[in-house]
Amino acid sequence: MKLYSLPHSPYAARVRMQVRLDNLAVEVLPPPLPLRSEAFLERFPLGKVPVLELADGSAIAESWAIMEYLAESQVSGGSSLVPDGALERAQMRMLARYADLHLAANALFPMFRAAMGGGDVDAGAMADTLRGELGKGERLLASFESGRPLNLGDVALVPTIFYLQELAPSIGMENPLSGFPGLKAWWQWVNSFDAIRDTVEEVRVAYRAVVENLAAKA
Ligand SMILES: N[C@@H](CCC(=O)N[C@@H](CS)C(=O)NCC(=O)O)C(=O)O
Repeated sequence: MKLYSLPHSPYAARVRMQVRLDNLAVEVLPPPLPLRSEAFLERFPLGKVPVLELADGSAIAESWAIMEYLAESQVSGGSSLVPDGALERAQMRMLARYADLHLAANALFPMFRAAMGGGDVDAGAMADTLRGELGKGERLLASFESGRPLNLGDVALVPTIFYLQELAPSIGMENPLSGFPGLKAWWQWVNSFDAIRDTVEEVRVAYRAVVENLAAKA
């Protein structure tokens, strides 16, 4: 199987973490065609990375769909990153949806747009929104059983938490997790896994290179 990935992509990073955590036979490659080209869209209809290409040429896009496919198709009878219980599986999915539909949609994307120079920036309002979204995560994590194993929801959340720590200083929040002890402890816990820590480092290096590149062009 081939995973088309970009090193700074938070969505591709989730899948790379899973590949490392579960030691999967997946080759990680750059996109085989230029993004946003007709040829890319022709082959990968959703037009984004990550994409997982199977041996028969089928392609799966959307990070969460890829992650579930990889977990479900493991010959060993499933991944340790997917809990057995229905409630725990629902909690795993809730965490992934919190990452995408709450934290990223409401707080991270506006910070990204601001960082890219998009429109008027009300840093105070953004910081309030970010605190509100982090509060949701704090309470959500506290509602789960303590001492639970790492799951795909945690993996999905990691790159979002990484990026907001990179971007929050630009809206006056040097340490966005301070004031959220549950999230802070969770961040330390997930980073105790080599596969996660190493992938976060890859994303950090790649993202900073992108920023330097943009600054050099400006
Ligand atoms: N919801 C998608 C988002 C994927 C996505 O936004 N990928 C970005 C890279 S981080 C991309 O391919 N952007 C290329 C473009 O928009 O042209 C997922 O979970 O995989």
